[in-house]
Amino acid sequence: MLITFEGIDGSGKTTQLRLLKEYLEERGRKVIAIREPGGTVFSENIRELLLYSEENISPRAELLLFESARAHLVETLIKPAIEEGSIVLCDRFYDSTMAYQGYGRGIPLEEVKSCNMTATGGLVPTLTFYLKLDLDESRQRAKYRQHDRIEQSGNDFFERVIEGFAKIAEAEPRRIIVIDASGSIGATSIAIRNHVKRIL
Ligand code: Z5A
Repeated sequence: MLITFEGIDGSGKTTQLRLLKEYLEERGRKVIAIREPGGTVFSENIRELLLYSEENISPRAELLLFESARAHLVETLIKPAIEEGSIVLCDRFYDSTMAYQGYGRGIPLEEVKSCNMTATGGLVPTLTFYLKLDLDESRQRAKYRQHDRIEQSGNDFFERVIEGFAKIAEAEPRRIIVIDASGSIGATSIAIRNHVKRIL
């Protein structure tokens, strides 16, 4: 089973993923927690390029790097873990590519969809939590942090990403659960658990 977490930076994905992992492990489930881009040495190396390269990276080069990191992660880690019965929790997956490279950077959505399909071999998450947060609150939570290359993309870019996530979630209401991420960490965690309980 694959459960993914989506949302803009600061929406609480990492925090909620950790809490869900603890909850599932306490109930005896084997859980693998990973992040995108990353999760393997190869994909973490690509992450460095994507987030910290000082050279200007074109939108299509950026798209293909995300997909390359994902293709490796899916083949070497996610698919084998699912086959052996683990629950895989992934901090971001292909919905992020649609939101950031598609809606954000403006690459035609059909092109992004096709690249997503190539990278995942058609693997679709069982459940996706979209942690919905507005830009002001996101900025507030991240204000003391140093911003990486993508975080420096400007408010218009992030407004398009937020709009993109809303459309992506609207198109797949059975898979994508929209969670109000503006509440407390505890309240958000309970909302997530209540959905997960139904599919265990
Ligand atoms: N990207 C892309 O463009 N295309 C793709 O295909 C993929 C990714 C896969 C990866 O960044 C970047 O790559 C990302 C999208 C792009 N760039 N942006 N922007 P990352 O992995 O380094 O980081 P992130 O995914 O953007 O998330 P983050 O900054 O780590 O935030 P988060 O995981 O959503 O939140 P958090 O770390 O759990 O919480 C952030 C802070 O808020 C922390 O201090 C918490 O204690 C606090 N927090 C969390 N929840 C709450 C609540 N409920 N109330 C108050 N405070 C809270």
